[in-house]
Amino acid sequence: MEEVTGAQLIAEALKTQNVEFMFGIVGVPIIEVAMAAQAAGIKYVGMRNEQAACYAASAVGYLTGRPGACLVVSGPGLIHALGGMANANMNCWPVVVIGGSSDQNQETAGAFQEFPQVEACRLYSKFSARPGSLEAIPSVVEKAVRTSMYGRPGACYVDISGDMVNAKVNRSNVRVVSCCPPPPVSLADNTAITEAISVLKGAKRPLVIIGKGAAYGRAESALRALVEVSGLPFIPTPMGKGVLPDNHPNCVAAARSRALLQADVVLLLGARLNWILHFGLPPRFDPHVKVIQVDLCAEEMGNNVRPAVALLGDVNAVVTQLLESVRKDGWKYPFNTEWWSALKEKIAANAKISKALALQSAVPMNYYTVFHHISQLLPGDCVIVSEGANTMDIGRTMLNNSLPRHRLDAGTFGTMGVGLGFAIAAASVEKSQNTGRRVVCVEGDSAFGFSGMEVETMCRYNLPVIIIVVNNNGIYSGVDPETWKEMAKMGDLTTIAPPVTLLPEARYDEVMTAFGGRGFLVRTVEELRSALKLSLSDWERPSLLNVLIDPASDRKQQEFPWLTRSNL
Ligand SMILES: Cc1ncc(C[n+]2csc(CCOP(=O)(O)OP(=O)(O)O)c2C)c(N)n1
Ligand SMILES: *[C@@H]1O[C@H](CO)[C@@H](O)[C@H](O)[C@H]1NC(C)=O
Ligand SMILES: *[C@@H]1O[C@H](CO)[C@@H](O)[C@H](O)[C@H]1NC(C)=O
Ligand SMILES: [Mg+2]
Repeated sequence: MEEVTGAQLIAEALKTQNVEFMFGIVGVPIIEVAMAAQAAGIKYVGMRNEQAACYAASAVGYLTGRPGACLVVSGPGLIHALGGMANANMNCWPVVVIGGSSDQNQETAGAFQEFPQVEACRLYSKFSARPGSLEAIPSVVEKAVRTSMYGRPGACYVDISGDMVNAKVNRSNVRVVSCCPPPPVSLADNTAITEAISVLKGAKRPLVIIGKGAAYGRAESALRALVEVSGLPFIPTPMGKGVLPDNHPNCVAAARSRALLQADVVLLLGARLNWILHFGLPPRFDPHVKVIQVDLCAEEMGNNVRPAVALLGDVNAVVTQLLESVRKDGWKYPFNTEWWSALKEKIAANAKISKALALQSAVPMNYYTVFHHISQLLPGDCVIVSEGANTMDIGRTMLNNSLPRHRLDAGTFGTMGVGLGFAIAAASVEKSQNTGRRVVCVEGDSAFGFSGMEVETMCRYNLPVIIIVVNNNGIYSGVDPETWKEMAKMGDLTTIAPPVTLLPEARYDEVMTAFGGRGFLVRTVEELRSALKLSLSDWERPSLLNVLIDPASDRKQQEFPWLTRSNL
């Protein structure tokens, strides 16, 4: 009779569920789980902080539609992963976290790293459980993987007590649980589709909003056909970028505020009316806007705005239904409307302002100049990871995406620190699928700091990620080295230094060279271009461009602040 350990059962169950990657940090009691995972054919990526490991595992879930696994030790290891679970849940990305916990016979006794882990994870996940026996492991792992993907995707947690890791059972006593299929596809009600078409046909100023749900749902082909057949203008949400290319003629992202404010009908595809879309309410939207809401989660319908039509179902399937109806109907929104003219006019005016800023070549550079030159050199098919405040917001408008699921950023939760984990995940997936696509990680200097040590992980696995730190010496803005020196002379910096400041001209590039990657200190346009070209030509190791910009550089004047607050 063949005996198997708990560690083997977990690893084999994950493998059976087609989990390709595991990110984690080992220690008591889960070293054996990581080794068993490798033996089972799972790729194990050792990270430097569980938060980044969990970010990476969830990004694999978003990119592939199948969750990555995150393996953590008991107590503090699991606590670090909670940030990643919360972020995944907010983004609706599938991830499965496996946490070791203390031995069952020491529970409540003050065991090493004892913590109520199953309970703790409940607020951060869709499903949190500990298998009641070794025999139950395959079915609990299957349930965790299935729950992470079915319905609205999210985080799931499986707890394994230390004593279960090395305990053994006879394999013949363990029920075989097969791989769970991709989620079943649901269609919207046909009468609702007819209603939606009639609302669209009545629109004077229609707008399609493409969310990351449409990206996750792989709606790109049907959606392109729908937009082209119907002639509708669209804007993407930040991670909806690339579902249709940013340079598609129907993309009106450069007139986003105008489009949101004046649209009379919005076709909302896999996007929520949360803070990113200003709740769908005035002052950013017309109070009478009719929303055709497409979502796979019934509970989402009517959040903040009661939809004129609710289309419940798989976004790709529903877009296909809409496409068929539009085709049958023969309707097309005309191009020679006042709405299209107004949008085009606004796009041209905004482009002029950005271009003027981009063409400045003074040293230190501003954000727009930096992004202008980066955008000219980046390959069109690269994965762009980005985080920061100004860095992320300005970068989003200046760096185009042409492919779906090729932009990863701070997301719904606005989490700083996700960038390097996401980049490691994207580079691992690209390497495994041999796509020849580059991963570029555009980071604010503050954002970079949260998970900065993951450059060692990139160097260790030879992942050719290009990190560009847009360094303004601080959070939103900073001070120049001279001012900093003056301030230091004036007294205790903890009472004087503005809370936004970070060390001026910090050498983030040397963090990369410390581990054998390429590092560049960049001050001018010429240095930026040459460093980026060199980095792009090197497929053997990661690079970091430390781009020193004007610490006072800012966003161009906005019509509305980025964050809608209540008027108290
Ligand atoms: C985990 C977390 N902590 C803190 C914040 C608050 N916060 C928002 S943006 C940001 C950093 C912005 O600075 P940087 O990354 O340097 O970008 P910049 O605006 O300077 O270009 C911080 C700390 C956050 N969003 N997430
Ligand atoms: C496995 O089965 C064999 C034979 O029935 C038995 O001797 C052994 O104790 C079992 N092992 C476990 C771990 O249950
Ligand atoms: C990005 O797309 C916009 C909108 O179509 C276009 O005007 C701009 O030239 C594109 N930028 C690059 C670098 O391709
Ligand atoms: Mg900064």
